[in-house]
Amino acid sequence: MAKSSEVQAAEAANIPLVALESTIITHGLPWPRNLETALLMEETVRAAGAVPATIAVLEGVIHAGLEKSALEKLAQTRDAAKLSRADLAPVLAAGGDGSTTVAATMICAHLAGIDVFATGGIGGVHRGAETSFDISADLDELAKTPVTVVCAGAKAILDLPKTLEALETRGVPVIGWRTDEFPAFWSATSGLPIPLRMDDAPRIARAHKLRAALGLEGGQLVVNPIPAVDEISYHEISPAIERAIAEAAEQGITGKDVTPFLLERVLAATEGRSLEANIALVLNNARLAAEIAVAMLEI
Ligand code: PSU
Ligand code: MN
Repeated sequence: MAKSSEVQAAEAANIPLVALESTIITHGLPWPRNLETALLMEETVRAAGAVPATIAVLEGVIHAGLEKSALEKLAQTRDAAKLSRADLAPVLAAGGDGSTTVAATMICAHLAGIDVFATGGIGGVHRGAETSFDISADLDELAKTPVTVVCAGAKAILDLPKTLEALETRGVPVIGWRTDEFPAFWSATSGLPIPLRMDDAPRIARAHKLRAALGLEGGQLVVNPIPAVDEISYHEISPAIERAIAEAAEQGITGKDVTPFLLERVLAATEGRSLEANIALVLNNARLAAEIAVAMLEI
């Protein structure tokens, strides 16, 4: 594994680290806003007293922390490989490049000794999963790898009630940050209650440590609602989602391509607004993740 000079300096000075994923850069947001957002996320982590470690695989090496030139190059790669748990070892063996999903970022963060990770939305159970069996590897990873993941819930391109059920089955704590409801990415609420709520970062940090002390595998999912001023209602975004799902079915999109396809279609249909909401929520998550990472070092 290669660590950036900034990450190495943080380790030496005992400054907390926050991992950031890179599939959001290559497959989640369009150029050039993807690069701008990745840099803003890093800045937000720094401003909150932690150091960012953006994770990606470059020339067969896992990187924790990307130099700006590497980030710029990745953000402009059109055909970057999207790496999940299954792909990590094969791409390393081939000496290849790729961006890491939530699942792969959790694995690399843990290898790098990083406990906290900020993203936008996690993968989950797709609508129609009862026939397609399409359930993101992110959910199993949360059950296996001890990293606290901060997200804004999951996008309504997924089946949110089934996603919550699958997390419960796997024993993943879903912790509402100052909310009792599961947030739905662009919307702060979904109408779906979640059983756990925490209102302060030290408690989330203590729960992370206690999970390990109890010998329980896996991480925690902290769900942080998009700020009210930036949200888009489900009602407003819903027609674009329905169309995107119908198009994916018509075009026979399967496997890894499903999530990027749906994200791209919804983004195109809603134009600027969903992009601005997306950027606002990832920055909001970066801020909270840094706060939790700082709290982890203090307990
Ligand atoms: N959800 C989003 N934006 C994203 C992703 C999910 O709102 O960019 C990306 C994340 O990297 C996530 C991955 O881990 O998609 C899930 O892909 P799949 O559904 O194929 O597991
Ligand atoms: Mn899938």
